[in-house]
Amino acid sequence: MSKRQSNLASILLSFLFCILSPIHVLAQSSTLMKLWYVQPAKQWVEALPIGNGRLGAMIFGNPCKERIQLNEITIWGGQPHRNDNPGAKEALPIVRQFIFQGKYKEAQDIANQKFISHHSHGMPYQTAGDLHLFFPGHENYTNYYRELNLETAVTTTIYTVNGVQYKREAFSSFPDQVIVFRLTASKPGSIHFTATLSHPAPVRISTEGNDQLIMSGITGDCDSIKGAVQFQVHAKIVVEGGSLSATDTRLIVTNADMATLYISIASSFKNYNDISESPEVKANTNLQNALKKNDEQILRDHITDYQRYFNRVSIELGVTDAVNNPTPVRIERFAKTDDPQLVALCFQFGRYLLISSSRPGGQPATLQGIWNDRLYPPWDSKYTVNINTEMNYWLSEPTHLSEMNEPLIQMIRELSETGKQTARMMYDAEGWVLHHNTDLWRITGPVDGAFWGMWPMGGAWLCQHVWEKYEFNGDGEYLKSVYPILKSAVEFYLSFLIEEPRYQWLVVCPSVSPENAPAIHSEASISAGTTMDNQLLFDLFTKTIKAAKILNVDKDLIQRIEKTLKRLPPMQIGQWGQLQEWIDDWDSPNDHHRHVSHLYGLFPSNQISPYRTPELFAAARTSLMARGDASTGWSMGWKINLWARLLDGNHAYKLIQDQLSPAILPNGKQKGGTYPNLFDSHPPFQIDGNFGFSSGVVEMLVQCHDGCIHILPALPDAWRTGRVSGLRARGGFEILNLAWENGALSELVIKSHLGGNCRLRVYCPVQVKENVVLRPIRKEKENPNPFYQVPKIKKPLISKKAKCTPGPLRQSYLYDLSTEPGKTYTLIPSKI
Ligand code: FUC
Repeated sequence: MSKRQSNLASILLSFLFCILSPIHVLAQSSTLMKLWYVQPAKQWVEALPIGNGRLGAMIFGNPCKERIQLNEITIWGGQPHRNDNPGAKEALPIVRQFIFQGKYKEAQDIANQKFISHHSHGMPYQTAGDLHLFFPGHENYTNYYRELNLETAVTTTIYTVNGVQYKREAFSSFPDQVIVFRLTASKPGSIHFTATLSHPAPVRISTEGNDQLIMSGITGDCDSIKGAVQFQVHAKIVVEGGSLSATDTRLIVTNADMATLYISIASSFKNYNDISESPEVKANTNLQNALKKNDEQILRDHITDYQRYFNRVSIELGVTDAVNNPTPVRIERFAKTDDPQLVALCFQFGRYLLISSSRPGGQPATLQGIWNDRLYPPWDSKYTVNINTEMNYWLSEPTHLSEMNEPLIQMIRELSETGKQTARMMYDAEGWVLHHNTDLWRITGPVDGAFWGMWPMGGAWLCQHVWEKYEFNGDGEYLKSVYPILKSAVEFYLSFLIEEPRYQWLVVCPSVSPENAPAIHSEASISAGTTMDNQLLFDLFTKTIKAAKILNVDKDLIQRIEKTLKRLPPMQIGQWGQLQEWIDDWDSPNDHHRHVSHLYGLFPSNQISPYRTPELFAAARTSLMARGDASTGWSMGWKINLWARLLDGNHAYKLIQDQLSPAILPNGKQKGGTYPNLFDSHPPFQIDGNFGFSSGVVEMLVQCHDGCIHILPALPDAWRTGRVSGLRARGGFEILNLAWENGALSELVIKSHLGGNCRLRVYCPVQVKENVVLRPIRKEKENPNPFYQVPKIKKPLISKKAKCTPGPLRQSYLYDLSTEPGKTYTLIPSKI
């Protein structure tokens, strides 16, 4: 089909659409995987995000004044720099002494002076500005509709003015590295508009010929660091019919049949240490390459590329009449209506956002993915690694988007280099260390203030992702390439740990239980040997030992780690039966802090299990009950995962209801919840909640951390019948189909990519269709599959006052299936 023919076809379709209105027919008939609206976006959190991992845009869909807010992932304030406070080395023994004497405030005061950076608290991720399109006479429009189609990653806006139907489509192409914005109309010659660029900081805007806008700028200063990243935005218009003209800063399109804008953005960023790239050459090269193709071809290649990832997983949780409402109405009504499809949509929206904000070769998703309209966004929209960055990637492996965590792994690789200087300079220690924040420049020193920043555990947590990628994919070459990162992180802690004088345990000191302080000294969070630190070290140590054994290296190191492991503090159950957050029994049942760091051992880690550690399982439940449900967006996202791990599907679903409640209240105030464009609200917008949500839905349907693949571990009553396909489990298993009816498993199809024993936990007896042996396992015992080895946890210390009664567990059935690589196995409930 030629461009003109396809244009005519789309006009015909649009005409049919006009006749067939009401609008919801379009929304429902084609696909359920859409966010749709009957009004333009008034505010940023109503606009629709598109992205290719590097280039992002928010599309407002306003008929008379279109706003396309732009981003490019390497446009950050500042320039390459370090932020280590050299005073730490000398102050370390004093701070430790104060902490061990219980003088927490004094210790924290010194840490503020001698440990926290006075130079840089990390640089901000900055907007690339806006493209504005002005359409004279389009103030009075009818039949308005806009959508984001998650199946194609294209936004569409449709409306009518004076009997002419106008259509705008936008997408961000990964193969062609441009954003495309296409305008068509039902009547030839009806497209007239003016285009210009703007930016909140001083920039230079010019035109080139009569069809191209160019904006050049330099990023902003922050703390004591001068902004030095140069960037350019190139926007080129191609028209069919009509004419194009230009002023100094504007392009004018008159009487066109169709117009397409190609937006290319680039910066001088080469890597965290080098900003010598030419933004002009890069932006221009990408633009010229894209222009060699026609826009239909770019669109087709975009959809093929995107669907390669998106189509790997599909989900059905049931469809009700609620889907006939625009997206914001569904959010408003979610708690009171039966709308399981909204959960399916949000689950897939999380996958959409990850594919659109984190691509191999690029940067990891920030606190806002790649979507930010400010120069100085909340928390700089950087990488907060005491929960947020990790949460961004929880969904990547189980929802079959392993490629998308490559930017995270690459960032960890780089941090393992920059963090060596911090370890040496601040602590005179081996290995690498990272505190609670980092940015494009891979800073690793502590920031913000000791209350928040005095946490040398960022590396330990990120290393779990390095290992997890191996656990899901089983790629030995990959493990070999990342092993030095794990080893060097271990080396840091082996030289940094210190003996706690009362118990003689080896502890991290100074540290914090992220951002929380016990009620008894609420002004100081600084501490030693917090529960989360111990859990993180347990994981880092045991996983590094496993990696070294698989690679058959470092026998001496393994021995050293094993010795140290024995001396880590055990988990402790405190006086009200809770899992202790700190080394002392300081927890208050009235503490509703958003961080639930000590529950890291329950999720994402697998140290706490209903089958292996029933007392700790009960204690974790007591702690989570006390912490409460409603909180910031990401906290609720974490709690969905936690309640799923507690095998309580209805409580997990309650958190889903809390998270899918409107973030903007009728009085204009904001709370944790969901914005009209489905962005998660801390408040403000923070993308971790979206990603945590998708991960939570997986944890409700399939878990694979506790020695087996656990099928439907936390199915809520609200999802009676459903189906999911394409999820991945550790050890290279792929769940090709998991279907359930009336709350019970009806079919399970598993593909084995690596072979090995597949142990299943199900809630009804099953049989396998293929001619293979399915062995029932009568007693909980070790799974011979190395990817399913479970951690051996130290016995917890339990307070005499604690009542710790693990509840009864629902009866489950365990089976072993010996699988071959490449083969598929179908299980159904057995007839007996
Ligand atoms: C952590 C959280 C905050 C926020 C910030 C970006 O510091 O405690 O709630 O999410 O990261």
